Amino acid sequence: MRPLIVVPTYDEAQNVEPLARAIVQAVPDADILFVDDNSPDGTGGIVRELGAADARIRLLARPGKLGLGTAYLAGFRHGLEGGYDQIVTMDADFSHDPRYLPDLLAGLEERDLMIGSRYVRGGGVRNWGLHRRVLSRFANFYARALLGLRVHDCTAGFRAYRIEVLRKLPLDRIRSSGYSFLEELLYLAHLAGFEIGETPIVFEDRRAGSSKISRKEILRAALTVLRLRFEKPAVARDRKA
Ligand SMILES: Nc1nc2c(ncn2[C@@H]2O[C@H](COP(=O)(O)OP(=O)(O)OP(=O)(O)O)[C@@H](O)[C@H]2O)c(=O)[nH]1
Ligand SMILES: [Mg+2]
Repeated sequence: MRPLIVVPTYDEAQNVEPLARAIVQAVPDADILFVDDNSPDGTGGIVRELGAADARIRLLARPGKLGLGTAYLAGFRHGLEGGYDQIVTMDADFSHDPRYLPDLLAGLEERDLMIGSRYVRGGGVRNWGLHRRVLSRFANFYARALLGLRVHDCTAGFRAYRIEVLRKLPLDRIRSSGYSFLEELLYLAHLAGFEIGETPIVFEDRRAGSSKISRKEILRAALTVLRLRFEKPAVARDRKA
């Protein structure tokens, strides 16, 4: 099995080196692709240097801030074209601890898609204020209620995919570009009948750097879920056709 770990970065200069080290330690057989949007803090340059010393570490440099969703898509394309069997996505800021990588990958033996989940037994969040906790809980309640998803952490970005999932899903249909991309992708996987599993993670607030989540992103995610809810009949029709 050849896993590719995809890590989108925007201004993560303080995190990329320790993160790469921790990933290599947790899954020595994996390659790591950092998808960097020309971060003003020089993250891309650091990754390039790391890659010069370790061939498992690569940089996909994009010209400017094109958003998290398209960063994932670029990483998926790299994985599909590179002949990988499994793709993992994770954040660069240590909210997604690399020590969970073996659990996520092991889960793919049984499931098509595995989620590193805060909201199953053994999972949780650390160092989040009340506002962030309530927001995340609500986002999950809302997505489950409207879209009929059965998993407990629909907004999690710490996921492992069998490559077939990414090959079969109509990724070019995904319209959201920001955080709601994750919900849209999960919904497509759910509609396509893929087996989705969850493994517990304890999510920690970022160690360094600043948050990029904005009110606008939150509103956009809420509207995306509504759009998906009302598009459902069309998606079902297309699948039958
Ligand atoms: N390439 C790329 N990466 C991004 C972009 N926006 C965010 N990221 C990265 O995506 C991951 C998740 O972003 P975060 O800012 O940590 O989002 P969050 O976890 O919801 O919020 P905080 O941890 O509170 O900042 C991090 O690795 C970011 O560096 C973007 O536009 N392009
Ligand atoms: Mg984060």
